[in-house]
Amino acid sequence: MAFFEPLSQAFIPLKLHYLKHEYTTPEIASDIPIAHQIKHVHKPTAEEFFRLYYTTKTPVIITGVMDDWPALEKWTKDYLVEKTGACTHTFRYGRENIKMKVGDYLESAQKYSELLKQKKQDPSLSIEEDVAKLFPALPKSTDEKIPYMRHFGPLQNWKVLASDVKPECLFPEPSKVFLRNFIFVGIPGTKTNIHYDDSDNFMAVISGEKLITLLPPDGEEEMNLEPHQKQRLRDFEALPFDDPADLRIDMKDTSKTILMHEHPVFKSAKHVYYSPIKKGEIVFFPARWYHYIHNVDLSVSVTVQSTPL
Ligand SMILES: O=C(O)CCC(=O)C(=O)O
Repeated sequence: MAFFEPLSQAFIPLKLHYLKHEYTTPEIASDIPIAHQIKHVHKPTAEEFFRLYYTTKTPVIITGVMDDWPALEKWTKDYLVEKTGACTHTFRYGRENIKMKVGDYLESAQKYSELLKQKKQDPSLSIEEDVAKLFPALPKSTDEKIPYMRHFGPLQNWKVLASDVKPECLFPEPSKVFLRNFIFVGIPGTKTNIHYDDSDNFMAVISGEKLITLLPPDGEEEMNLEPHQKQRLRDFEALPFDDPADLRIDMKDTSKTILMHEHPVFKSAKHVYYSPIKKGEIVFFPARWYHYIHNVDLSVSVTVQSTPL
């Protein structure tokens, strides 16, 4: 089991009976109404994926194709610290930056997750002081409370890690696309605000779990946004949303009652789709699809940006 994988994950029974191209939902996501689910497909060939999803610009969660990616076993916290720990990463917050050694971030992320687990067991525990010692203060301009390591890479520059991931396996003719792969290490509670990209994207989860919410390119009309917020989205700006305290980010946490399609911003949206993405799963979402991503627990993922050559 990878270092980053929370113990609870080990006990989620594996769902082994996916059928090719049938729309199936892992039990864990069963509270998501069918109309808001993302399709799953198990082990498509590159030709199948390309014909059925990539060229038709259809988001899909792909299971089974990462099974032979060495990263799933190799990328423990200690391994990543050994290979990348000495380098400095720039954490971007709008126009402001903070710099941190990757090794310090990974160690602090691990400790922070442990503290959160203890706090869950004993809600009276005060962890604020310990947390303050783990991370540098973030710029005042951000609504983020703790740093989130985004876009480490591109991995193509990190030969020692690059061969541990194999996104080319999804392309019948890999030489016809330009791929850029980046590592994200997300601490529970961190998120990437809603935005879209001009590249087709894949998010491959190496360890932990993330929740992705998607809206199609014309989904802006369906979101409950002020006109100036719509303009910000058109300008490629990510919009920070206030998530209600009882929003269910972790589908297992049934004490939280508001599901993502009931979020104040999405509650009138017909075309809002969401799903947990777990270790070994890849979600494909085409260019210009809006995406909003929450880290459910300590997660390591690789975002692959693909543009046709
Ligand atoms: O994993 C994340 O938080 C966001 C990844 C992503 O899709 C992006 O950077 O556009």
